[in-house]
Amino acid sequence: ERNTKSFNFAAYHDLETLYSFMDTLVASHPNLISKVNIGNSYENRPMYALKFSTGGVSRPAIWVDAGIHSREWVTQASAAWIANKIASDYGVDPSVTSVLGQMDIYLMIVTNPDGYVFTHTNNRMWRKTRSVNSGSSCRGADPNRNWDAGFGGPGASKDPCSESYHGPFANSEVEVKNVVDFITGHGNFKSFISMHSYSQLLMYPYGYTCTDVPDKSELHSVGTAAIEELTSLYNTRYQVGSICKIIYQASGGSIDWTYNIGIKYSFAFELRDTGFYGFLLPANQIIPTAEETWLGLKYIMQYVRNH
Ligand code: ING
Ligand code: ZN
Repeated sequence: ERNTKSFNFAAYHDLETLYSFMDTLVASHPNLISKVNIGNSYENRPMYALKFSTGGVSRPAIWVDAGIHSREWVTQASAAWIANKIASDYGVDPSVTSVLGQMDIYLMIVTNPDGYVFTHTNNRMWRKTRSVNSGSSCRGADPNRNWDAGFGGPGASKDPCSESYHGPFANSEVEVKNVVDFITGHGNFKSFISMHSYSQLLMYPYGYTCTDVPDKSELHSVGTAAIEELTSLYNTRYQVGSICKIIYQASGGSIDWTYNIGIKYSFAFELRDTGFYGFLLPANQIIPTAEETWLGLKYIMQYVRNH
């Protein structure tokens, strides 16, 4: 694409097209956006985060990732729309301008690039990474069971052929390790938000246990207010709760790890729908999904800026 005006946000795109969209977006907003390569995937594809920053040194930051599960296509597509929205609203929408006056935003559109390519070339329903498992002909581990938080506990499988295989050890998947090293090395993330689909939920830790986190009441009220914003646009109904209580017990998830290292505002979204189309959400729902999700995200970003 020569410019982002010609990019079709209402369609699903392959990795190459999303990567060239990122380049175009960076090129048209060089003073706001840069592309950070945080490392390469198992099959050696670069992993890019878009960094939105108006200056400063190691400012407090917000992380947003999409597509850690490759088949959840509405997440990568929504993240692309949201990247463009942040770029075009900076200097126009006072709340975006004020968040970026104090904080940096890092947005990773394709957190599992190998899996994403595989969903286009071989198996639309692929969820995991594409790493080789020794002693098994099944490939990949679940990159949201591979983080060092309750690793290997309930809600993850030790079977390499399972969709929720936790991998041989925590951070074994290089895609997870790259994000872990980036977050740790940066040292000033205040919020970490991971995008999944589907189920229409906004979740906070924990997944590995149904024990409440110390910040449960604050996270629940922030989540509830974020969802009110989201729902206000198209009346899409969401529920708010801890992962364990609202969806299922799941160990080794990203936001449990980020919460435990001190990133209090750790959330995971499950975007549209509630199962009618599931992972195969029609492309004509991408923009409405992105628009409403952005309202929820923006609420959380403003809250984090103020706290
Ligand atoms: N859902 C998430 C999953 O990994 C989740 C739910 C989120 C679990 C965050 C743990 C932490 O199973 C989907 N749809 O992938
Ligand atoms: Zn997922």
